[in-house]
Amino acid sequence: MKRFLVAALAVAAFVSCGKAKPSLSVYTWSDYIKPELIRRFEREQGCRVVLDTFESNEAMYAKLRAGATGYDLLTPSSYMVSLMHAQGLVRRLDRALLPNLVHVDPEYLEMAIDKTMDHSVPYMITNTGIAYLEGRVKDVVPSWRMFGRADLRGRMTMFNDMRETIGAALKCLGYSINSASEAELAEAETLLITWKKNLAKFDNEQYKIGLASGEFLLVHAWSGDVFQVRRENPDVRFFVPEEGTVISCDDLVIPTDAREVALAHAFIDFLLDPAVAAENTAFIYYLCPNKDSYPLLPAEIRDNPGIFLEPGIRAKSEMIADIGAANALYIKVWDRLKAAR
Ligand code: N2P
Repeated sequence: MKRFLVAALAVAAFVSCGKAKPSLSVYTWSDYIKPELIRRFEREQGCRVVLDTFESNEAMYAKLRAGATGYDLLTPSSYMVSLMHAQGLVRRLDRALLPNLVHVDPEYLEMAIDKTMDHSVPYMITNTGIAYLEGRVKDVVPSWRMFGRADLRGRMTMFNDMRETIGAALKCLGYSINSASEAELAEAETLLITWKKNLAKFDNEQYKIGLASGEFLLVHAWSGDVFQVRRENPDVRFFVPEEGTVISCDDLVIPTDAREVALAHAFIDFLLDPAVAAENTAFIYYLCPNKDSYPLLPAEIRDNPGIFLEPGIRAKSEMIADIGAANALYIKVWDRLKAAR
């Protein structure tokens, strides 16, 4: 009898727990989604969402190429999506599972690489700029030239991101961030080597806490990160340099080897809901290019020139492009810069 009871209990336990909750594995940037939205999606779908974070497109790509598997959703920038698509690393999306695609801003799609959203959907637009502490940095000029300021030596950081940092120097010199000219890249390298002397380090993550605490006074920064940091330190200021800047759009893509393909589509569609998109933007301060979410955004976001760029600055700025073979030139400049003293 006792043995029968134990067996019956084991069967009952198997029936209730045997259908484990599906788990969606998302590989993304840090501070890039409002945590409550994840909880809501988990409740709605009866699933778990597991987040893993990367610090740059190149780091994410290197990890995937080294054999990392098990991710169901990624958010690389469009130029990286283009490269990954060419290598067969991302899936074609099933539009029937994405009714909320109708809300994506058509003006954004005009400049997007994957205009038909065949294998990627825009998630958030990032504007790169410079953040500093008001009252601690004298004579601020809204220019990339600030990294040449020897009086701020050891108190500044620039991104540990090849395209962003070389892009900043190219823009400062009046060139395209997607230049394939060896001469222009050589000039950018020389400028970066002089800037490097003033930097505490190249960094994509610690700069946030370092700025909030006053360890760093002026940093190369992503728009939304800065406005999140400002919640902790109201002296934080942000500008987009007058020479123009780097704009990137991070896209939602499903890797070819994803296991939870339907759930990944459901999550993309959830994030495309205008109310969800507005709530997410209002929390992380990155702009989701979702036209029906704009009227739902608080005025603080709609009137923020670091989020909706002023047209003059917008016109001088560029999206990072997949530059194909010219990428090798950037890698060389980047390696030499890292080695330079
Ligand atoms: C968020 C990083 C922004 C992504 N922490 C840069 N495209």
